[in-house]
Amino acid sequence: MENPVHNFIGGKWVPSRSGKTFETRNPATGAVITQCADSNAEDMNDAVGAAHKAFESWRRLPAPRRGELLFRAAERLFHEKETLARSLTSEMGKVLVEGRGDIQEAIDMAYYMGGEGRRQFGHIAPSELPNKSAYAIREPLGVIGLITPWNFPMAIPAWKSFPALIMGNTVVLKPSPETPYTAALFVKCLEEAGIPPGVVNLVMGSAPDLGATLVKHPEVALISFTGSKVTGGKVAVDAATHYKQVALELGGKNAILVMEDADLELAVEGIVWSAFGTSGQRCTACSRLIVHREVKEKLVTRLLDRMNTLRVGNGLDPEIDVGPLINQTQVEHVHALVKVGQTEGAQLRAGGHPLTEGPHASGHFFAPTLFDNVTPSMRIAKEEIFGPVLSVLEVNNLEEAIKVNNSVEYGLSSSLYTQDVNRAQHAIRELDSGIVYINAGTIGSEVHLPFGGIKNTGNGHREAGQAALDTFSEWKSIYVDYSGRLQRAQIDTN
Ligand code: UN1
Repeated sequence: MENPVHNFIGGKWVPSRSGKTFETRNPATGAVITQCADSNAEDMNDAVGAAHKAFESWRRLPAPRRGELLFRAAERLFHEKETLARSLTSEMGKVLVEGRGDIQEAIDMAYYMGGEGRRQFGHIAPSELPNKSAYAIREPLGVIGLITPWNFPMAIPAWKSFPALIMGNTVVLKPSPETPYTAALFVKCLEEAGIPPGVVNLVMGSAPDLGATLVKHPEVALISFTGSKVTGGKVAVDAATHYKQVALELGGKNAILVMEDADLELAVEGIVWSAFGTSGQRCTACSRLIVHREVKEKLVTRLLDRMNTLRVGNGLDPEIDVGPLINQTQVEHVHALVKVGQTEGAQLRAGGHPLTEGPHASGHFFAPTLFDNVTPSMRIAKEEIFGPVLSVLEVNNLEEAIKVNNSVEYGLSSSLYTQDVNRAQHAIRELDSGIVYINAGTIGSEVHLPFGGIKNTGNGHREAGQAALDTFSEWKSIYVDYSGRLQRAQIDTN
């Protein structure tokens, strides 16, 4: 793509009306990747206007035809997978195998939602009155604003765009200022797939209030937001004030529970992958290890051995297991919470500091960190850290483990390692989480099941799966009375 990268509005790549650009950098090296349009409210108005204009013809295009365009998009993404993954790793930092996974999740979602073009089933029910039919169908909402984070810079725009598009909505995507380039590459694939002008629009920018202009725009029907709890709260307030629908995906404080009968080798692999994969920067990342006291020391010893083998560095290097954090602010945030943990009396058993020497000198690296003897009331056991920091909490039995799991304000993903099917079934029922794993870590959701959480993780919506269709459509109930006479529901019962 050309440098600077422009916005994509009404089917054209156009510079910001502000005339300004901002740079996006590689968090592993500090190198500038490219300049991107630094948009203002006028650009946002243009984009919403284009989406509004495109809506009338897009919603009338038969859903199977819309689905075919999503299949084309899947093919484009598949064709470009390696290039996109490398670019994503350069901009976001996650190691290349995970970069490929991020693209694959977008491909999966394109195929899955493409198929929904021929499966937009509604309901047909018998009417309570004779010679009257009753059925319900889905309708699009209109223009949808998508505000996406940097940690899955391709997958999350895809999670939101594809269900929105298949239902007949048009979209304006406002990606995180940390990863605008990946979003632009995503939109380019959609353009190349033949998505008509105005159906997908991209507005990039670094101004903190750019998202708010999208939320407040009168022609936007729904905001789908993934990000922090604090920003999500503001989005919800703005959306409510402007009578908008809003779907929020916010934080997590996910736990892996390990019982005394668990396969510890297996558990260690799941813990390392869930806590230190993506450098802990997933909303599904495991940041609490709730372990039965009988196996705690054994598990922690094995975990420390395994952590010692983790190589931290530039994610483009195939030898590397853990990439950088997204920026220096995040390094400082993680470091500050680590210090809080130490002050509160938790025992630091590994890491605990930024990495700043040698190959780490120009990036935002943090050592994989393990805290032991953590109690549920400590801040490191309650607050989302979004970094490679794991806290070990010891418990006496499964009931206590479940209680500790459920004691936090979030409820996204929980996992239990046990060999006992009865305990597993009991935990599946009792864990306060939108996602539960048995004998697998807390990360790794698949696109055809609902994704999301309870409590402060969200506001009742789910992404992915059939549930995403509910977010991005409205139901219309239809009654056709062919009796030729007035029939009053609830009254004319004979
Ligand atoms: C996120 O961290 O915002 O289950 C999404 C997972 C991924 C998605 C994570 N499939 O970890």
